[in-house]
Amino acid sequence: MYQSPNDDNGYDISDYQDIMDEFGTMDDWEHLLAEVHKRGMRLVMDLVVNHTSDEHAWFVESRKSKDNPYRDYYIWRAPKEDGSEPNNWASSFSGSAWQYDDMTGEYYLHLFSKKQPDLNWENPTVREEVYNMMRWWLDKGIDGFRMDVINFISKHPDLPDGKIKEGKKHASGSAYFRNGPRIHEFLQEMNEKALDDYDVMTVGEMPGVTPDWAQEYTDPKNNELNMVFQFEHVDLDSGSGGKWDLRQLQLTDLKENLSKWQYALQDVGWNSLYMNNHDQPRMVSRFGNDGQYREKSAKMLATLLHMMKGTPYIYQGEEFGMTNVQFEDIHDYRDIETLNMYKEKREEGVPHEEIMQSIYVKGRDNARTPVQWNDREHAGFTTGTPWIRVNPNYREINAEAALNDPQSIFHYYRQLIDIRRREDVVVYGDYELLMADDEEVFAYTRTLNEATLLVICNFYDGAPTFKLPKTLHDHKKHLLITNDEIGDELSEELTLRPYEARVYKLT
Ligand code: TEU
Repeated sequence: MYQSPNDDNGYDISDYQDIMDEFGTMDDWEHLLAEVHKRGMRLVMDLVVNHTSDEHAWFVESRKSKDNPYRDYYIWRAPKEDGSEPNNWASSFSGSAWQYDDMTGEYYLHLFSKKQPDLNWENPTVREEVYNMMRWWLDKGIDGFRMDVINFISKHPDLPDGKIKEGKKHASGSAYFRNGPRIHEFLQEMNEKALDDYDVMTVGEMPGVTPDWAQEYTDPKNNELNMVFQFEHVDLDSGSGGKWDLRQLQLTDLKENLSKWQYALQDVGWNSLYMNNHDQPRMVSRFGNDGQYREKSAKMLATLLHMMKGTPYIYQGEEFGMTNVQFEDIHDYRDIETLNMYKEKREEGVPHEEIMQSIYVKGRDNARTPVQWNDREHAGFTTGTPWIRVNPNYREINAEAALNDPQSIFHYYRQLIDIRRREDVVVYGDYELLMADDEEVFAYTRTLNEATLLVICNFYDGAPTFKLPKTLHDHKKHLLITNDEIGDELSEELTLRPYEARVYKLT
């Protein structure tokens, strides 16, 4: 939403205190905030301070000379003896994480695109600039921040080489830029100097964060973050070669991982619950079935997430089952991560079709095609030309149709949210995974005092059996929600239907 050349979909910010031209003016933003608050809603802003755009005034100055007052706002290093990059780190968007700048004959670090130079958080002036900018937005009345790769801001001071894997030209430097030596100090300082004076929420987007780290980041006594976005569950279908190296998801891996996070943050800290965002493919295509069982599997996945402990996040279009997209022509794609990868792999001789398969499954543009509002031109998204093509299935899959269908995914989400609002066991209940080794059924309980929530999800189109634990046999059972038209009997051995989900309250 901030002023940006849009090299990385706006995550290359050239002015933190102005709105991107394509989205309108600051007056438009003020109007948005007022309308959001009028509806009793809250507005949380993105905080992208691991890096700026290379068109930010700070970087324009920084690159002018080695003694420029802004030089140390960024991470500059001299070339090695042989003129090569200061270390062997890869950028997340292909190639080296260093860009040579001939104006001063040095390299600058960019963990993402070369138009996203990393800020130097070791520089206290940079930190003060960030805190002042945060207060400027907080004083306008925003309600919190989603903090972009915030666990990357503290790097190992020596920026040492990583280990280069077989067949790769660069190493992952993540061991040296994730959860670095001063991360807790910086987050606590950010609270003291900016956040503590306001009643706001914070969520840190943290690639590579583990449950142990998340406990430290979200433990209220550390005064750092309210919650984090972790990535382990959205890496389970990646092979050793990374996200584009497709791997069949094992349901037991997903059960083990989501349960690990439920147990780890059960009593200390707080979970974020998501399967969708602007960086991930559409959840109904990835974890469900976007063909014959699109609506049913979307409701099943929503049931799974929304009955867990933590804060559920709904990403635009998820609530009416938008799906992945397949553009045959690479020129229809917009995401720099995808386009850089395509170019790199084509140069390595990988066939177009093979690369496109990875893009169809994992590309970020799957989640970035225009929101499908209705079945009219461009799905009602614009009267102009959309910046990226609309998913051709917009005539059947759109918000207007969903609102008008009482059985839609949208109305099912509303029921789930209502259950969370009225049943304390959903918010506070202890989690326990059932049938851990079963490869088709994901079932768990939540328990708070006398109330037990029983959540049963059939992840596939088979007819597996759910076995009710003996300890739950003699409870009174009340069906709270289901995505299937069934009776509400809960027998001790229940044969499930394809992608069936049921939630019972047992007392
Ligand atoms: O994403 C952080 C990040 O690591 C992503 O690159 C993610 O791991 C990857 O896209 C998975 O394919 C944040 C923003 O959410 C992302 O949109 C930005 O591109 C990135 O940071 C740089 O700001």
